[in-house]
Amino acid sequence: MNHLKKICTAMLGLGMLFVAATPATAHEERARRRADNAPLVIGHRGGANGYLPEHTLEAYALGISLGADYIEPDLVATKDGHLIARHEPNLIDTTNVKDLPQFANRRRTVVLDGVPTEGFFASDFTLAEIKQLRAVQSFPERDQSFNGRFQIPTLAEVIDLAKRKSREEGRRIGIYPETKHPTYHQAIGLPLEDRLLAVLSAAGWNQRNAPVFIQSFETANLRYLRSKTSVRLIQLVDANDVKPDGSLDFSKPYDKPYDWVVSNRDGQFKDLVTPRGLQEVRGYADGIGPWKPYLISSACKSVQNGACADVTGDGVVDDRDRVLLPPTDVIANAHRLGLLVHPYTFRSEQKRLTGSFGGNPVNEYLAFYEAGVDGVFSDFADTAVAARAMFLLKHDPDYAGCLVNSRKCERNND
Ligand SMILES: [Ca+2]
Ligand SMILES: [Ca+2]
Repeated sequence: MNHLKKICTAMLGLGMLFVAATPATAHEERARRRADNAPLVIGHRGGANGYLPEHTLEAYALGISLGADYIEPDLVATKDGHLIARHEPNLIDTTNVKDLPQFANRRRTVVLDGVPTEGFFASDFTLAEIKQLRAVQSFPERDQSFNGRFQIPTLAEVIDLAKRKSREEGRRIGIYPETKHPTYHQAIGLPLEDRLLAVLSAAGWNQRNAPVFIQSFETANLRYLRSKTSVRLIQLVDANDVKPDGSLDFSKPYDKPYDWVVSNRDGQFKDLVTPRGLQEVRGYADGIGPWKPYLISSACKSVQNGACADVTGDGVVDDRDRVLLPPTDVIANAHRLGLLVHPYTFRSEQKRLTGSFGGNPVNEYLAFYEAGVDGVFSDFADTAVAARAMFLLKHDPDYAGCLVNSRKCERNND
């Protein structure tokens, strides 16, 4: 795991001893600058949640040590108004809350963005109570052996970790917080936005050049944030599913931003990535975070009864039974307007890799890097980083020299 990074770090140590004797050549300097402009590796739910339970300091720290440039805390609010890192307000799938008798009476059903949802909700717990919970791996096919060991961190704790690791690693590590269900949090009297800005301000990270991106699937709260902060903002763009022909399905509730539902605005998520939609997004955000198939989709190799056929013959229908389609024009259209493009989510499991990638997740990263994305949300930061090094080696002969001659060849997010 992550041999390249270890080798680079070892070389960096050696290189520093001889730095006066072997100054960087112009080629190496140029290669290092290109590396700084290479696609960002954003540690999705920490960047190591392929290995450890998501949104824990341990998963963030591992994601950083695997090479993530940014770590992603998804944010929900506690009863006493603290922002904690969880993928959903409902804690049932990502913590051991259902096993703790002291909280048995907190189980209830909440209507979340129009969908009745049963479980245990962060807004019914104080931070002190949240600290009694322990995280669990939410993907059943991933390693469950770390369940029940790690605490739920606050946003402030995640920022402290990013700063400390930046010093230790000698590179600037950023955070990429997502405001989860902003309309819901407003409705329950715990709006996220000003709380988030207050924590960023306290950390000295509430300005344009801070290593911070704020993301949201809703639009109204991003507009509000734009009026209050110069921190970079990213509009997430979702959909429900990919149809057999590669076009996107917009079944509810993944049809549109929930603030559009509340304000009775017509349209679907896909309207945000048309040339006109991108113009609108440019009015309040710095980029888009689209689901991957908006950029490069896939179609069934063979269709049977309106769905993909099991062409691999393994008894299941999954992404291995699909073939990659050519890139859409979304990246080019976004770049024409100066918008960044950070697609999600890159995962290494075989069943999640389109047949065209031959079972190697590196090939998926390479396809998206080649298509021109500015960053990727990855559950396996080590693979994203290794693929990025291969991408640079392929396109930049000087990058090999940078790797071999002990220069720092990683991104530095200044
Ligand atoms: Ca997220
Ligand atoms: Ca199959």
